Amino acid sequence: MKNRKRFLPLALAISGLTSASPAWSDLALNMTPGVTAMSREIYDLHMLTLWICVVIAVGVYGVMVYAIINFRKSKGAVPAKFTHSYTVEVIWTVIPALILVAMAVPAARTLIKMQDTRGSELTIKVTGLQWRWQYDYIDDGVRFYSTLKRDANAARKKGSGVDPKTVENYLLDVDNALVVPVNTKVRLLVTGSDVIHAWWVPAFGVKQDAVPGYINEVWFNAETEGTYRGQCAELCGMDHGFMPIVVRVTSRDQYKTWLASQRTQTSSLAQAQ
Ligand SMILES: [Cu+2]
Repeated sequence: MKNRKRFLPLALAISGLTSASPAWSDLALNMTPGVTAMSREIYDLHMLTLWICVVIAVGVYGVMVYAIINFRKSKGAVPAKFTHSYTVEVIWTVIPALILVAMAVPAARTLIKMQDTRGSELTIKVTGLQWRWQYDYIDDGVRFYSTLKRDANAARKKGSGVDPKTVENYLLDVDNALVVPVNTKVRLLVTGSDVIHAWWVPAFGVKQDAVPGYINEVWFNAETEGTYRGQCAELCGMDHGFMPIVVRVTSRDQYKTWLASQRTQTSSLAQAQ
């Protein structure tokens, strides 16, 4: 009876977690396969490594549990007296080394591909600054800032009186999204203007440090139209959590129209200055 009482809260907690509650079904623990060939490749590498780790863990813990149960003192087990074994040492050095090489080869291949910006059709300079992003379409003369949306910025302030739950895409929306055409190899030149930031959009498999004084190159080619969100992934100061990234992937025609409207805005701004 006493035991049953002790285990009741645990049983309730487990049943609460495993029942089909909405909170549980929304819980996505794994990586997203994303919407680019590169993000899918990264996802496959991640799954490969995960399953290798699972097999190793099952093997190691299996042997350990087997030994604990079958060779326990109460069963009359007598400890072995040997000090070392060359054969075992060679096995436990060579096998892990082979596993590491087997994982490193495809990972290195993917890393090299991620840096290969040859054949890109569009170049955008991305500058991280406290606490927003600047996008510069360097071949098209379009440049703008991308800042956390005003309603979310107001709601996040202490004593604002606004319930963040009423703000759509709270802390994940910006005033001016980065717009790119679908099925286009987009090269990003990522840099920072004050401290280190990082431009991270999980659906593209892109996470690139934005370091002042350096220009890091990265690319993506989104295959599906839509809105993709990311965040700064390098602690960059007080408002690090308030500089989201939004990328709108549109058709090529829509992109052309958008670019033309932005060009007019940028040139009228330049004239006004
Ligand atoms: Cu940051």
